[in-house]
Amino acid sequence: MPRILNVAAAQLGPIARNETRASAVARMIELMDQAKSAGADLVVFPELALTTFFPRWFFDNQDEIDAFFESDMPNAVTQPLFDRASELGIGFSFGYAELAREAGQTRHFNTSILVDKTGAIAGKYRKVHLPGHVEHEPWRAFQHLEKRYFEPGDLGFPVFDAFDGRMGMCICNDRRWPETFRVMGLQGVEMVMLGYNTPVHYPPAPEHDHLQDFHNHLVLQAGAYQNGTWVVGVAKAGKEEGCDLIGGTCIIAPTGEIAAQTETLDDEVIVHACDLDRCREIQENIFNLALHREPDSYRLITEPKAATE
Ligand code: ING
Repeated sequence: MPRILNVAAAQLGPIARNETRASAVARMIELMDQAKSAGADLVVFPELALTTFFPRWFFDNQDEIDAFFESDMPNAVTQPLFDRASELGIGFSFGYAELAREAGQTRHFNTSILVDKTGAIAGKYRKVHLPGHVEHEPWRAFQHLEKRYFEPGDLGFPVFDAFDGRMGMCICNDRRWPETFRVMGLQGVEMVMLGYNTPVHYPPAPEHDHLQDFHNHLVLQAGAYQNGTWVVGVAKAGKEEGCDLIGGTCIIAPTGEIAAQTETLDDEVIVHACDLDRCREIQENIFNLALHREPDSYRLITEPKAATE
């Protein structure tokens, strides 16, 4: 009996700075309803799905920054999403800004969670690769201050047993780093879910602006193929507070093929029947890690942070 997981990717259009979390949650519930009607067992939402992408602005007042964070999950504003999911019997994943109080310290993470059909949080991930910069850089058309507002994730790249498969998560910039997918590949991942907020304009290298959509699919397809896993990449898309964000939400097969993709820059759901057993075609052959990998030749990958002289 093939393990078919019907997955929906629920792209969100722009979320305005003054849009309430309740409004964003209502949009997510509408997309969840559409996903369920289309037969989905699981729906994946974007990174930081509850608010506008606030790292595009410089804040030096911590209270202003913390206003974009969630101290509890679920909480009063997200409970309706959890309730609807339980009612429909559908799992979901979404990203949010996590304010955690651990060992007497306040921590700030760019986080995503996986919630199973019973409404239980089956997995949690904290973004490891934080792009952008720490200080205000007024030369930029817009800021990218994730390194200022978040700490690098401290949970590694865990893979969870859920939905009758091996499920992993990453977030946005993580997808550009092959290490992200390989660490999960070494745990037998069968589906990697991720959300992203990716501006068309990349201030340090505007000559690459026209390549953003290509680079998005390039890294998702490579990650899928090189680890024999399904990959679900979900955009927050469109012109959000004057900043053009790419769409390109897609579901990638373990072969690297694009199985489904969105056509708009708005709220849009795509669904695909993902046969988790198809991962074996790759994981037992071309990328049979046990048979073909030669870690003794790769030691350099983990030791230095960057290229050495
Ligand atoms: N956003 C972007 C991303 O990695 C970026 C940052 C944009 C990097 C364009 C390179 C080029 O998709 C987030 N949130 O990581």
